[in-house]
Amino acid sequence: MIINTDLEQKGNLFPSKIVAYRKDVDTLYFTTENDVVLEMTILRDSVLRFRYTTTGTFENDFSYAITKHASKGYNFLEIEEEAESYKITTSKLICHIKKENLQVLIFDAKDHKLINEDELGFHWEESYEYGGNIVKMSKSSHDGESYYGLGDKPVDLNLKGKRFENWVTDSYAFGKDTDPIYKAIPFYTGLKDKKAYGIFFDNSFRSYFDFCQERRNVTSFWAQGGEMNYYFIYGPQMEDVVANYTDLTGKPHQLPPLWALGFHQCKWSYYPESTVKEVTSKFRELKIPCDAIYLDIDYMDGFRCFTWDKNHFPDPKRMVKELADDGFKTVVIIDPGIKIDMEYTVFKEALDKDYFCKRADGPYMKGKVWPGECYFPDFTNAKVRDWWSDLFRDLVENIGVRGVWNDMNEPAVMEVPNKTFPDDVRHEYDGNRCSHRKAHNVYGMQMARATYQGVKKFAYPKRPFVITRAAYSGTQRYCSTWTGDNVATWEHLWIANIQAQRMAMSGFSFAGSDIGGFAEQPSGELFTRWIQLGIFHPFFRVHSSGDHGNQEPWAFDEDVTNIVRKWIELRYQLLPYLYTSFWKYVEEGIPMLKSLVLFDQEDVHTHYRSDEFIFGDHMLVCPILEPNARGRRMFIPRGEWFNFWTDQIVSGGKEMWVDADIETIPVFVKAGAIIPKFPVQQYVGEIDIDEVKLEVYFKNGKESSILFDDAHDGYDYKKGRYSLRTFKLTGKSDELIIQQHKEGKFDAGYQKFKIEFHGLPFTITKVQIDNEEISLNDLKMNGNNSMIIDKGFTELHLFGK
Ligand code: NBV
Repeated sequence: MIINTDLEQKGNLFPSKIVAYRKDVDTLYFTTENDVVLEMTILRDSVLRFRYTTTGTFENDFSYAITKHASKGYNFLEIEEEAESYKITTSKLICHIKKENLQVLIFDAKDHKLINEDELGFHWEESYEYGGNIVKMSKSSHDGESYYGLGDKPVDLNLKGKRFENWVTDSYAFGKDTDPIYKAIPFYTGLKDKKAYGIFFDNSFRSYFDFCQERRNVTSFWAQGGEMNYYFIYGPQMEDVVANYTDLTGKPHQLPPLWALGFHQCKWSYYPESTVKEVTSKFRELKIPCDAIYLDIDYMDGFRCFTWDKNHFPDPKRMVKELADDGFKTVVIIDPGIKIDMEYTVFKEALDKDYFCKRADGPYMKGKVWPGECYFPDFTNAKVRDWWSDLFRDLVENIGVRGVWNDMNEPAVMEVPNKTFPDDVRHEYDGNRCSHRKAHNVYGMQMARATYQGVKKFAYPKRPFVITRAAYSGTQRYCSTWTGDNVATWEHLWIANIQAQRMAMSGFSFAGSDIGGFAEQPSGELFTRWIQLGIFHPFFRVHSSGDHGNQEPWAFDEDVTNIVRKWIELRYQLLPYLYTSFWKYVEEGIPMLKSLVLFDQEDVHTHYRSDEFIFGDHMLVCPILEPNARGRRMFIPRGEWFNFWTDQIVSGGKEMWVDADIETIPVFVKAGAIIPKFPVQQYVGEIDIDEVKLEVYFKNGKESSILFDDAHDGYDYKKGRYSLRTFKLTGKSDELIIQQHKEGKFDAGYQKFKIEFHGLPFTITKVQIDNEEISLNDLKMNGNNSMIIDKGFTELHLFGK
């Protein structure tokens, strides 16, 4: 494999001086003497796109990553010619393009400080072998600058000092620092002088990022083909960088059904039907909440997708219905490899329609996967995606399967050295025909898209649920994801924590790991610690390869079962909080997990922290990552925090020891927060919720919290049938006011709030609701700690002494 380093100067070519420039509405074109053109588009005041060609003309402008829904429009744009450069000004940025060599410098329009500057800038190497250019960009890196993002890389959060490759790869039992693995998300956030900017290199070829590994003060990125085509996104808040990137590449098209945020149990494989039923019944018997049960490849007939092994599953429709009656949604696996078998209709159809990928010289792309020799649909062809989506009719509409899980879609091929298709395989790439070198990184994404299209169509009016292993930027629009074949080790628990955070800051919040580890078997302790972390990951699933013993919550000892049950119950209690944070992600692109650096970039102590993160807006979580721990040291970010277990208040901005025996992990709640909780249910929808608990954490000051709710499935919320409550808390030494503002047309069904107070510094003497005094007896008060309000309120006012 050729790794062209940025430094290999021998073949490097550079733009020469600018000889012409032209402006076309929001786009500027700068042409150099040696025919390099820089096309610079101002998408928004803080989002610029840079695109270069070395031949005077550009390729067809096509991207699988960028969504057509991305918001566009700037408030102000001006270009001035100066002695040595062109100066482009928006309301947020000032950008200089040097006349001499096309180098770019970007400044903050307010304080005129440098944010980002080209080092060599755009340069390239002609590749005779590839028949195109290796396109390169290098930028200066400044002391103290740090870097985050890039999807699923299993390394410390801060990427500084390392080099990475983006090439979607099946990586069974990967480890810390394995690179590349399953996803290619060529987007990172840089943090310089506490200001954040993002770079999204939208190029699907094999690409590389170097964060000061090759040269101490230089970061660079390059790709083995295509165009140098990147977006520069300014914050200066890191959260805004991620939100803007997510706006560009797309937010999930709809909320997941609420059950998809419940607990999922999976294994390779549960079969026959009686085994599936044993597992689901055991959940109900032991009263461990669970919403989804998975079928891995063995449910199929000889691993043929869209078929059933009728010996093990004689009547899938009946089984799925019985599971559904017991609150379980069935999720099944679907792989891309289609068995070569003339008797198999899916194969025959795709063959007749000419939908399989072919080698450059004509033969089909033949590869071995679970079913034996297979051909593979070309998911980069819209017709193929349509055909594929129709294949889900029987599974979803007729049999009643509620979710589909796409595996092996890197695409993975067995027994070949490169684990995937050879480079010469041809793809349709939606009218931009190309080789696998360009299509490889998007293949899995397009498969997930086609699957999503099908599940969505046939699940309607319910919402679809799809998960994928492989992904490129933008895949978050269609589905959720898991982090692939991890191992039951403590190090992998650390990796799972990093990966979920990193995915969230890479625009893909709906992610989780195989809890307990896919390969090998965890101890009861490791399993417990993993569940304790997993309840804070948007996708919450236990999965294992199944050949190393069982991994259900009762597979260890009774203590483990009891602790795990409590934690899964907590997940179900926190569903309204989690659902609200999902809604914020879908609406605004705000990551559901916030690494400390993203939460408080002003404090340099956060820049190298990896373990702690904020779940939603207000909960601070830190997993226990070692055996036999009774607690750990952790960093508490600035502000006041309540220990979730003891209500003890701590002031952050420091590292401290926090007790956490096997029953707990460190969890804190931000002072002033109001955390909504549902009652425990065995599955979503088991009970009608008529009372919601609001956990109110006192603050001397102000803080606001939100609670989103709707029908938990379907699309009515898009027509306004949702309820969005904003709670504004104002606390003083002898008073507490909670104002509630409600919008939306949905009647959540619960009028009753049980309000629990934490850290109230006074004894309640009087309560007013909407300016009317209410007797303390009517509020069913439990001392000073809780009260029940059984009608809507806009203002709750507590007086005390
Ligand atoms: O389908 C079997 C497994 C699946 O359980 C796992 O989640 C995937 O990541 N699959 C990989 C193929 C076999 C891997 C050894």
